[in-house]
Amino acid sequence: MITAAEASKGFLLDGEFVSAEKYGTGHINDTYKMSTTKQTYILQRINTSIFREPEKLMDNFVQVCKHIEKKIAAEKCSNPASRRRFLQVMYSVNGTPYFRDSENGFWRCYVFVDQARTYDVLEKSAQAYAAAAAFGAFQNDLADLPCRLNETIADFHHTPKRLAALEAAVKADCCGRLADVAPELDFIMARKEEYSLLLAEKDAGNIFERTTHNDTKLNNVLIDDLTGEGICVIDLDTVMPGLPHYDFGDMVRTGTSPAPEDETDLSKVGMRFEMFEALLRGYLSNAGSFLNAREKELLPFSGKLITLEIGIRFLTDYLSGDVYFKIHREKHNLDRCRTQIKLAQSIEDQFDAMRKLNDSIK
Ligand code: ADP
Ligand code: GN1
Ligand code: MG
Repeated sequence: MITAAEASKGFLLDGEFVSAEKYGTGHINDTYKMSTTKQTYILQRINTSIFREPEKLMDNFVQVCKHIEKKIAAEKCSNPASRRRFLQVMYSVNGTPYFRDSENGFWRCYVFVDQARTYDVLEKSAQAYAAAAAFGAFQNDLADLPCRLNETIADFHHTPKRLAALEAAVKADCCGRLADVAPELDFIMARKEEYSLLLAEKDAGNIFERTTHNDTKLNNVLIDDLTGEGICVIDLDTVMPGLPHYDFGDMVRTGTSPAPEDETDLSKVGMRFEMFEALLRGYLSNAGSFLNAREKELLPFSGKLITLEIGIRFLTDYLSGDVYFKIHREKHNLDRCRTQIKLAQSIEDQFDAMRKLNDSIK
């Protein structure tokens, strides 16, 4: 396989290559922090067995970055530091915003945003507010994107289809793992009716598709070390048409539990109400202006739905032999599924209070 050092030669960079080291905790792509004599970059090898049409993906990526850059440039307070607020894509020696290596590896590169970091687990509610406000602003910024973006993964948040994939994996039981997962499967199946609820609301014309991020894991927003602001939304691979609820739901999934997604001590997993409140208030500070009343009403439910949806996907991958998400230990995907189930249960237990709070915010 071509190394990051070799791939870096495919890009027009500032300075000479110094080093590249593996970076981040993403489950899909290979990410490197790369330094040259003048600049630090993120260099990524895209997982092309998941993203089958990476050129179209990069087309989306560039359109989104340019659109946000234009918005920022139009602001009165825009200054040189504003360049930290969007991803600056580097071009290859061939003039493309990506580089294909001699073994067909697909790479992209952008400027590393300094003095900011991502959190796998949020430490305080101010971070939840800041991250959710940044994702709300992201949706708001893209509301007037002049084109419909390419769908980089079809039916990405189509929960009933995700359930159908789980049912197929159960039937096949290709690795003989079905016996391990009976309680998880029961929990998921008992909530079957709920999985089509948002799609039914969309079909009825009550809620609307927009350009959304679709992977708003809280470690996909950079929090500024100095100001604590959500400075830059990253991981733009799945930015495409979607319901705003998919984004808010994934914030609840990843921003409210005090334990990581793969925690094995389930007593540590649960929905922290103060984090939910901060996410809701932060998100609505920017998205409140474009959501209709029914869309707003469905925000608490989206937290439960997306938590269950990702639980379904982890379980499907476990039964299928861990072919999608990167794993770092045995039963890793099963551990991840179990945290989602525990979190979904905790959301259900607090659902009335979540709804009441949501209804009280005008
Ligand atoms: P994945 O798709 O594998 O999750 P990401 O694009 O989210 O990949 O990148 C992985 C990690 O790299 C992020 O969680 C973040 O910590 C870091 N990262 C990505 N882009 C930047 C950037 N421009 N500046 C600083 N850190 C970044
Ligand atoms: C993957 O790439 P990363 O790690 O940010 C996945 C998301 C899941 C998430 C679960 C393209 O996100 O959909 O919610 O793992 N991305 C893709 O942690 O499938
Ligand atoms: Mg990521």
